[in-house]
Amino acid sequence: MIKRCLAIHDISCVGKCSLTVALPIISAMGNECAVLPTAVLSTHTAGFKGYTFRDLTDEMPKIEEHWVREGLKFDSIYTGYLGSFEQLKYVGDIIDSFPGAKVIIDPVMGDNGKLYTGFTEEFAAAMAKLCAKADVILPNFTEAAYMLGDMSVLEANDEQSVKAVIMRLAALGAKNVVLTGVHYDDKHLGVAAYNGETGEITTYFRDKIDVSMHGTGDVYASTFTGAYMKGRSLEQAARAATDFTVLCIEKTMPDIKEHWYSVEFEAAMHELVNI
Ligand code: PXL
Repeated sequence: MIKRCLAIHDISCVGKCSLTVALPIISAMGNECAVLPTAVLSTHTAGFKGYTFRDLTDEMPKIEEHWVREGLKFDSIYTGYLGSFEQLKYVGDIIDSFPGAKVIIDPVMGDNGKLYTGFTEEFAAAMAKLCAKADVILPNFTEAAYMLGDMSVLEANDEQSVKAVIMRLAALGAKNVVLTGVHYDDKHLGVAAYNGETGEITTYFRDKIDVSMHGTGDVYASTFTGAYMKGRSLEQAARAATDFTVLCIEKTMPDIKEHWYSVEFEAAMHELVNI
């Protein structure tokens, strides 16, 4: 039987992030991907001006109730961009309503040391609480710093300090932690995965490409989710998602001027079947 994932994110109609990334990637990897859209935006918020925003928070408990009445089950629940305290609460309720599901939380809130428009320190603290319900959390350094309420986290750049950050993230209550954007020098960039079962931290690095592209966090987390659902280990999924994200960045490089708003993941999709 194929696995059924529930992806809870917004729909940014143009901009290739959140659900418009999660759906194709998780499906291409041979998993069913059900969706719970939290909001509809005309574009994502990182670089477009004057975007529209229709909040769908009120729909969330109604949709959940229907699914419960139907006796539906999910093998995993994967959350990304969530826009309000109320949505965090509803996501917590949904996780409680489907107890068999593996819970993968990407605490999407910021990057490069800054929170995205509309996010606050209080929201990051509430997101940190939700993370206690997760089997896996996938923060970048910015999100880790805000969830831990400690900006010195952004400076962690050796094995010991990264290990300390990971253990503090694990203490939020998630079983496993995959920290992205790890670097010990300026030539390599990668991830560190803490496996709560073995207690081990595994790192995986690739040559650093000196460019920052929108949407890569969602490509990473969606690929991780797809691979993890197919039965890959935490470490295998963390590594496969790194390689796929790097390939997407490489494919986008020649077109970056016109394609500044996200990565051309479509050009790399064929690789997903081999993960
Ligand atoms: O890629 C994360 C993301 C998701 N959804 C919306 C966003 C962003 C990043 O800026 O604006 C609406």
